[in-house]
Amino acid sequence: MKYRQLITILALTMLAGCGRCGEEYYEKSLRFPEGISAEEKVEMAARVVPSDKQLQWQQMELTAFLHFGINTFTGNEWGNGKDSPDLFNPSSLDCRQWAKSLKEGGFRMAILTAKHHDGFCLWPTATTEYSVKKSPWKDGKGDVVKELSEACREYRLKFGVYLSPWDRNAGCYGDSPAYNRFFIEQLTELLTNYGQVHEVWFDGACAEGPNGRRQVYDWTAILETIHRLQPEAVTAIMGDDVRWVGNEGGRGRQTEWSSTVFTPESLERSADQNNSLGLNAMSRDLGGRELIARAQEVFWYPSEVDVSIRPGWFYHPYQDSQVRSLENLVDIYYTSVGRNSVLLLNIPPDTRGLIHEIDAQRLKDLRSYLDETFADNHLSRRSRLWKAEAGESREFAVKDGAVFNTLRIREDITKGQRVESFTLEAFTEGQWMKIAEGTTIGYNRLLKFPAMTAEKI
Ligand code: FUL
Repeated sequence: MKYRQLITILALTMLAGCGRCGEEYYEKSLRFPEGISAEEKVEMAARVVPSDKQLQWQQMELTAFLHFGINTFTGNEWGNGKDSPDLFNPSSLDCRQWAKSLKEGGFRMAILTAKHHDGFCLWPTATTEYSVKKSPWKDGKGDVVKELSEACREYRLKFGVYLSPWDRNAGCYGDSPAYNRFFIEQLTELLTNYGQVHEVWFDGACAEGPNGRRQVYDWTAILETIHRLQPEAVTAIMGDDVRWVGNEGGRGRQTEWSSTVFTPESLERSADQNNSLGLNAMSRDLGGRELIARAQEVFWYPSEVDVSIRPGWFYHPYQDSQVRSLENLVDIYYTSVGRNSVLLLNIPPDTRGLIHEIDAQRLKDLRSYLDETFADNHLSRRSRLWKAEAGESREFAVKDGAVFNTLRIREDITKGQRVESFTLEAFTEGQWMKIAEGTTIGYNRLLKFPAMTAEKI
């Protein structure tokens, strides 16, 4: 582990009060009643809370993406759906090795590209011939989804699937009702035959099919299928439990609201509502007061940061020298998990069907680094819970001689997300000085500053 920088933390949890708030909470979403004031809307928005499965999802912090499929063998990032299944032939595929590496890295869930845009299915589906069934791997008798779901159970990891809505192989793509039926059948297989699934991931890609018509997805029926077959699974990106952060570079916003006025795009009213607020998934502010004043609805729709450990989403041998450094991964941890998001880090298995040694080692190094960083809380108070009211400040004693350069601060999100800004000051050599400030906190906020000592903060 080459990258070394002394980092220790002060960790604090706060429960932000909201003046005249009642006891009423709104799970997952809230539609404002007609005719209420902007101030009343803000107070209601402060009481939108996550569903149980959203809360459990947030607590995972580190989750992994596994991009693996026909592209692994062609060198492409997006296959055109015409590559021969003969190409899919990992020499020593071992999903237990994937699960073990992820576990050692401290990851809590693995999401597999069961099908990417090329349409090649990693399980022997009855819906198409374009799958592992037609490949030489295990004489067409293999099933990557099965192997990975079993390995995840063995290593106590949660398991998720990415089923690409865009399918460049399916003949019915573009014939909207037919493709929706086909897609739901694929989803049904994945959600019925492989035990518990904890996250279902859909990107928003949409195109024309061979008939020259643009596919119109039936999100209502698709999400209904998931709720029926896997009620514990969160639905991401084109789902309504987990929001795409808006970039693929590993960066959450400085101001990241889980309680947001951005309407999930799977809901029919999303285009109207988001357009009227001038919002898209990449907008800078998704939950500030001015927006709330103009909005009709608020959602608990927390951010997920998806980024790859390599330049590509799929494995390419020439990128073995471009695996992100430990330092870079630590930065990403701070700008994702440290900015009220869950990190979804992609680690693509190679042509052998293994997580490459370099990547596996990087994950271990990340784990050791984070373990060391967060091992000791240098705040000396036994209770580190602060029930704060707006404008209030509070002093916390720091352990004698402790050197620290990070503040970890959390809100109790079971009561919603409320904090809009905060300041950290340190008392050293007889005076107070400001050392950091932030806007939103949410589930988890990390602020880094030059290493220092202080009597109290
Ligand atoms: C995008 C896809 O187009 C990329 O290939 C990758 O799978 C990424 C995670 O999602 O929408």
